[in-house]
Amino acid sequence: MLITDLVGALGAAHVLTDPDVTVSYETDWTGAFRGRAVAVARPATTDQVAAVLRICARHGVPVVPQGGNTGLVGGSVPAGAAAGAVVLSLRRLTAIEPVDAAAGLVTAGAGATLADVQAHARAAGYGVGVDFAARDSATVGGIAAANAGGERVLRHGMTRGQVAGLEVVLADGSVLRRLSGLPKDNVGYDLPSLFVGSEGTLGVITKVQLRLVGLPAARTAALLAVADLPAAVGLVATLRATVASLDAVELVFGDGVDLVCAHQGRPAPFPGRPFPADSPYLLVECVGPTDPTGDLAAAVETATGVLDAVVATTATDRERLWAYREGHTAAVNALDVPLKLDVAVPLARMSAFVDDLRALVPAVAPSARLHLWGHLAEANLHVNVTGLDRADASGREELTTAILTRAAADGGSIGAEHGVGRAKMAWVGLSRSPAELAVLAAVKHALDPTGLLNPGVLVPPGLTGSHRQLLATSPQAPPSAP
Ligand code: 2HG
Ligand code: ZN
Repeated sequence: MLITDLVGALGAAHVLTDPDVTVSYETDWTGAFRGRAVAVARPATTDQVAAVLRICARHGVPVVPQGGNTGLVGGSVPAGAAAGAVVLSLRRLTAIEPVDAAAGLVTAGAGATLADVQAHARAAGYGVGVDFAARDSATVGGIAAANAGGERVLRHGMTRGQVAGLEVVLADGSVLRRLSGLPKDNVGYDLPSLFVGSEGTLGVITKVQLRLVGLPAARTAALLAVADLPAAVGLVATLRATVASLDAVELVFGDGVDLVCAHQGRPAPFPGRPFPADSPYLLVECVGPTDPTGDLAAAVETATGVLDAVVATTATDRERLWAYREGHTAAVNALDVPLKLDVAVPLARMSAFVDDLRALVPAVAPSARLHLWGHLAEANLHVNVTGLDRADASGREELTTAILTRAAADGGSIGAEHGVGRAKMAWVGLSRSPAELAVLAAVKHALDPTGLLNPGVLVPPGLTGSHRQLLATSPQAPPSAP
């Protein structure tokens, strides 16, 4: 029996079947995605992960890998096509190896949280080039599997750019290890890169080797109230061109900041100066070996459209400014379970896109409340909608289709930094061509021929077989949205 075999491999304490205990593994952070697992397996070593995968393969039971369960697209819970799967929690793989100071690398177990790896690196004089609000719960395995973005992409790129190597267990239980740590190791396909962003569909990441970044001596943040979105985009261009120490340019709006203030009981950032609900605010951070405040102030003073500014140089003041930005997800989730979309639209079209969204959302869903924020330097906008009827799945799909189709029409991406998961799978054809999807599905088929790894995530159903067969059978039309 499956459960008996899992207990034999992991011990009874690490195979969970009690619904009161498994429920937190079966429900995603937002509460939007939930399903039932046949069991939750909690291995502590790579060998145990391999054993779980071999057992599941033998029993023909799907596997949903899970890290911190903070992914926001439903990719780490056994919902939909993965109902009845084994949830494979990586959270016990927490070992972090000593920092290789000469190479600037660290290797961590998939279940180590980002915050723990950041603290470990900091103690050795290094930083991690990936950072975002869920750092205390998100695990490095999940971050690599999702190719997470975050707040430091401007300087360091997405997670893919930080991953130097991986250890991955494949669907048949075999282990693929590329942890040489050599920046020049150019022998064939870059296999670790293949698994970064694969969302648990090609293998289970058990170790992540990260490239570390320098720790800047000085840091300055500023929250800027800006006249309108075109001015905010213009400011991004000015900052990029003139402030070499630029590290982050984040976008929030007046109504979002008000919501965060109400949720956290914070005072408004510009007391006595209320700006309209749709006023953009930019949170800009600069880092450098010497105090970057002067550079930032000089650029802001000459820029047009900056209405007010709060500058923070101490850690406490910077954290206070970042709270206005990082508090958005929790504040929105406190209203109700939101519809969450995460798009990128070329910066030149961002302003018109936002104008259109503000008209389109109430037209499609009159009860809806729209919440926008994002990473402006990377043209990445988080589109959250509350006030929708939870029981009305087709209404949510209609709204999703309208928003994602609009983003795609501008040459945008339907999955900017959160990936596809279950949430966006029906719409991948808006951002990827039939030729790309055929290659994606052929890779999936080659590594997971029986389709047991995270079914219903990323790879549209029905796309199986070789690349040639796929292209022959699904000529030009991308899979359609529901
Ligand atoms: C952020 O940047 C995160 O705040 C979460 O990517 C976005 O909750 C969201 O939609
Ligand atoms: Zn984000």
